[in-house]
Amino acid sequence: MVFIAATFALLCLARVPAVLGHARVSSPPIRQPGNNFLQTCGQSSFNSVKGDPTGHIEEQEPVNAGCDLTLCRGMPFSDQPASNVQTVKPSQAMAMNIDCTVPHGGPANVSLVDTTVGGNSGAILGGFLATFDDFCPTTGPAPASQTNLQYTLPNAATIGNKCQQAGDCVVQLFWATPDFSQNYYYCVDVVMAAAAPPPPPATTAVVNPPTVAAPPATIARPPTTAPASVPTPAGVNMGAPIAAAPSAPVKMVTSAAAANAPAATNGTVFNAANANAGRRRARILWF
Ligand SMILES: [Cu+2]
Repeated sequence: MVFIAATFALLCLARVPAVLGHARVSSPPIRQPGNNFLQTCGQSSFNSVKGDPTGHIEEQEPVNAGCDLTLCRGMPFSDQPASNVQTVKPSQAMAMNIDCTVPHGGPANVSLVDTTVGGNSGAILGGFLATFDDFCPTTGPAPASQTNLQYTLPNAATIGNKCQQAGDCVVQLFWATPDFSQNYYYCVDVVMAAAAPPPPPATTAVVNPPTVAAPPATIARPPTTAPASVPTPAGVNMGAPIAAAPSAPVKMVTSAAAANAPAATNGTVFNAANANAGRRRARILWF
């Protein structure tokens, strides 16, 4: 096991060709390094991303102020070609094709991230859209659910009026590899096709039952005279006829809030704070 870990560590250190990468996102296009990234994050960080477009943030050193590695590895939208922006709609089914060229294992997740808020990591809209306990596993082939990663964007109520401008939102694949102290951030730029409708009211909607046709006003009654030939037994009180209880109309109640409940989050997945902790650990491993 130690030997296997050491082998993979060597693979990471060996500056493998870009085609090898780690988890190479072959489609849709992910954020690329450009001149604004170079200016903010510096030549060393730029060279690192150029050398391995799917590498981990721990190798992007030194970390310059204003270079937000935990948000798309520091690569700003201003460097991205417009043709790379995916025009999408709320609740849209999407896919990400991935080659696990250097498998490491570890948890991963996919989320829609608002880059305009949330400091240097952005803010996830809704919950995770996909989660994996062992991404690009170190043993066996990667399952199809990872190499052709399917997910569905949050619904209109969750997105609201966000992601209307290209550059505001990205679909992020985040992968943490505790065995290697490496963290990976891949960003796909998305923009909403049209303004999302306002969220439904929070109050509980009451749906009236369909109207039932009224019974005919006149109902022919049977003759009320008892047959004269049937005698009433002595001492038996026949009592009054028992009236059938009227049935109350049933009201159907649906909860709009329940349908829009946010997805549960996976508390085991690494966050940005862990990523920074991982970077510190990585220095020990690397130097
Ligand atoms: Cu690696």
